[in-house]
Amino acid sequence: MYNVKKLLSLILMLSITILIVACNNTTEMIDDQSYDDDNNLIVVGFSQPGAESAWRVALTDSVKEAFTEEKGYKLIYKDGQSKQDNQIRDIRTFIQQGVDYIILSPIVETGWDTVLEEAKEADIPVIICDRDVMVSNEALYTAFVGSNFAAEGKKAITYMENKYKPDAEGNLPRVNIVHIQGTMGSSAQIGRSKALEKGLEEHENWKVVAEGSGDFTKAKAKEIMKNALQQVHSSEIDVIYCENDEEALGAIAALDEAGIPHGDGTGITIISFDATTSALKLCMEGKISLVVECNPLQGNYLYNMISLLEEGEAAPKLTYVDEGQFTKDDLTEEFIDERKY
Ligand code: GZL
Repeated sequence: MYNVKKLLSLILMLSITILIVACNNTTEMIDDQSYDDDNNLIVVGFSQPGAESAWRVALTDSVKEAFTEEKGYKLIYKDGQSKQDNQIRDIRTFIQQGVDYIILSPIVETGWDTVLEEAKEADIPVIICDRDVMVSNEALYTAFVGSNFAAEGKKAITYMENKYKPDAEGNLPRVNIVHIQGTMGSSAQIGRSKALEKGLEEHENWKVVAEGSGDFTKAKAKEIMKNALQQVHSSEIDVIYCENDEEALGAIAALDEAGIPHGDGTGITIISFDATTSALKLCMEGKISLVVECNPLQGNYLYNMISLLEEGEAAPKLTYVDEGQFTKDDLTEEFIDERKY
């Protein structure tokens, strides 16, 4: 009797196992079938590092608006949850699914060679967008579409040089800077930080009095600013150099909580990057002095790039998106309301 019961339980466990395995395969088959249904659509895998900012969401929306089924595309969007490992996993998934193109917005510049080699072996063109990659062989990706972060940083430094000129007697003004960096190792952070580093080398009166990475988020930037105010009295701060708008919002939240005036007519000048609506409104109010644009509307640039490739044309290796800069005098409510992000 005991053996029969044991045999029955063994058969039951075995059948459950077979059922689970079958379900998994079915899941993958459903995925494959869904792509089979799309065999007349061009399938594009889009790997985003995360959704850390309004800017990042604007880039995602821009790409989704460009690659629609009406225009002959199926877009598969993956959010890397701010981890490079997740993005690498997502790219491998795209390769397994046999997408036609991969668009990658890399969270950091390095660590992509292996997975880009896998995409190349699978004969899947990869287009880098937004931030850049640092690879051993630039043939590992087809093209880059994104920002010139060095130029963005230069705009901010030029603004500071014009604002903090020597006086009539040649005396140099004090320029004490709180530097809130973006995601360390991202090309946005590297470009914007390098510009400030160059400014510090060229101006003996410029000094960083506090520094830390806000990881492009409001919450972390607020903590960096609160820590800075522990280290340095606000009367000793002249500039807060925020490497994106979310960080500027975080710094402002910390200043407001501490009751510290900032912006026009005070001793504290805030500089930011991105030019999202919230930052432009603060700039118009004089709270942020300069906003350097970082243009997330890259969907059409990418669409045109892939259209060229679809027609068998060579795509330009490097395309910088158009970007400007704003101070209070450039802004009106109508102008801000008309912007797409
Ligand atoms: C820059 C982009 C940056 C933005 C931030 O191209 O990668 O990442 O400046 C975003 O807002 O988080």
